[in-house]
Formats: sequence, C-alpha cells, structure tokens
Amino acid sequence: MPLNINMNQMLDKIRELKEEIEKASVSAKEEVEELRIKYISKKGLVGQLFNEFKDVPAELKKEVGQAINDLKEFAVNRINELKDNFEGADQGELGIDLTMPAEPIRLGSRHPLSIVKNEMIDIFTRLGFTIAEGPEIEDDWHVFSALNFPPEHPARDMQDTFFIEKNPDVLLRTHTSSVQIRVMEKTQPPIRAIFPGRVFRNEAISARSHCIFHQIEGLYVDENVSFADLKQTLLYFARELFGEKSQIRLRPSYFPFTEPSAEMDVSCSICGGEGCNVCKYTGWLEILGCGMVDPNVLEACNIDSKKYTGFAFGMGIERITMLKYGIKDIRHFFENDVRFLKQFESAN
Ligand code: 2U9
Repeated sequence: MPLNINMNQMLDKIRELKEEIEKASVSAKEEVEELRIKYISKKGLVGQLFNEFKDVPAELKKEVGQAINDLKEFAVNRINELKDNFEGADQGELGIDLTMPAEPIRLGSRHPLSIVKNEMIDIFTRLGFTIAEGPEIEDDWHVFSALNFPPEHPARDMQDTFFIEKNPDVLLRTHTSSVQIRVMEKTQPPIRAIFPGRVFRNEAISARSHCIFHQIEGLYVDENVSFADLKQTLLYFARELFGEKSQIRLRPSYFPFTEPSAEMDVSCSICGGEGCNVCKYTGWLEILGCGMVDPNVLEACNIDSKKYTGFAFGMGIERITMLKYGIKDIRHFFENDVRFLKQFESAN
C-alpha cells in the first residue's frame, strides 16, 4: 500500500471484507479454521489493515481506527458463531455430551390412600393377620346372601348397588366382606386375615361420599375368640395409627353379618379429645364398624358355629385418611391434582 494511501479506498476495503465475512458459508469445522486464518490471524486480511493503519494521516486515524476495530469485532463474532454450529459434532451423532451429569428424574410420590392403607396393613401384619384379595365383580351369594342379608334388604336394591347389565347375579362388590366369604369357604379355622380393596356403591358423589372407595376389613375365626379379643385388637390398632394416647369407645349398632355389632370411635387425634371442628366438638371420631361374626354366616361357609367363633371389622380408608390429615373433601383423592398429591411427598 503506497504511503499516500487513499482513505476512501481503505474504507471501501473494510466494507468489502465485512460483506465477504458476512456471506462466508462453511460445511465443515476445518473450513471455519481456514476462515479464521484468512481473516483474523496475525497475518490475516484484518491483521493487514492494522499494519496499513500506521500510514493513515493523524486527522483520519480516529475514523479509520474505529472502522477497523468494528470489522475485527464483527469477524471474531461471526467466526465464533460458525464454530459453535459444529461444537455438537464432537459429541457423537446426537449432539449430546454423554459425559454431562444426567437430568435429575423427578420421582412421583405415593398416593395418600396408599400411604394410610400400607400403614394399616403393617399394623395388622404385626398382629399376625395375613392379607387376602378377591374379585371386584361378584355374585349375589358372596356379597349378600352368605352374609345374612335378608332378601328384601335395601342394599340389594339398584339404588344402592351397581348391577352389571340386567343379570341380578353379576354386580360390583359393595364391601370386601365377599372376600371374607371366599376365604372361609376354602379354609377351616384358625383364620386371621385382612381384606383391603376397592368397593362400589350407587351413591351421589359429594364432599363426604363417593361411589368408589376403599375398605379394609378384618376377620379372626378360631375356638374361643371373644368380644374382648376384638376390643383389644382394635385398641392396639387405634393406638398404632392415631397415637399411643388414643382412647376408644364402642357403641351398639346393627349389621346383618355380625351379632352383637358395634361402631367404634377413637378420641380425636387433632384436639386430643378437647373438641375441635374435625370431631365436631364431640372429642370423638367414628372410624369403623365391628362385631362377632353371626353364626349364620359361619354356617353358610361350612364352619361349625358351635365349635368356632369369630370377630370381624370393616372401615373405609378414605374416611380414616381424611381424619388423619384433616382433608375436607373426599373428591380430592380421585382428582389427582399434583398440588394435592405433592403434600404427601414426605409422608412416605
Ligand atoms: C364376614 C363377617 C363379618 C365386617 C364388618 C362393618 C362392621 C362395617 C363399614 C365401615 C365403613 C363399611 O366402609 S364402610 O362403609 N363396615 O361397619 N364391617 S363388621 O363384618 C364381616 C364381614 C365379613 C364374613
């Protein structure tokens, strides 16, 4: 470049170089390196402009210097950008860096009904109860007749029970007592088992009741099983589930399948029996029904009611879970809203 350098020529050259770099396209990483050498290495075309800058008259140095610096910055950025496009190529076909730590997998949490069900199962297994399961679609015998339900009992009505199609002998079980019948039909005493499972009742859905819910029932049949055994078993259960200070009380009741029958309350674990809105200021929570197995039921299963006696109990898992956690609406259990479910992450 001659000493009397034409400034316009130099600015044109800067503009041309900028356009060239802007339009440059590459198809391999090596070609990016070639561009780097051509333009921004020490001996590259931009570098040469800096050499020529020495000869620029003082009064123009500011303008030309600025233009060269802008060009250098533009070239560096553009070449880095092209290089970035090929960075993935070093990381295998998928462009994934397999040496990076994995994205953490978010674990789901157990459903509150499963948490409480498992807790209840643990308590009864510690007492020597085994677990039995059976079909959800049942027949009249296992749900009603063997359980001493009279022929005209309202539970047999379509209002209360879901029948499948028109056949009155195919229905959804309304309690897991049907599994108890199946076990007694197959096994002679001693029998000591619990029966967790899903049950169905033709009821309107509201905050307090649902047409699908879960039960745990229990049965102990042997020689000399007494009401005192029932009471002590249920006291142990209540203290394990609701705390060692829990008290229980039994109120007389009626079920077709037990005689005598009772309903059991546990002292309110929220207020310790003082009275609060969960126990409706009574200090007590009703948690289950129970009784001595009616001799008719034992006989229906070919168990000698003169030799054997038994106790049975039944409770709704939703109800117990609602009482334990202060849940006000049963529908929460079936909506699977993560904001509800997440609250039980630490419970198990
Ligand atoms: C056999 C003999 C006896 C099971 C029992 C109850 C009392 C009871 C309800 C509690 C709330 C059902 O989920 S709930 O609506 N259950 O009150 N259940 S005694 O008695 C049996 C079962 C089977 C062969």
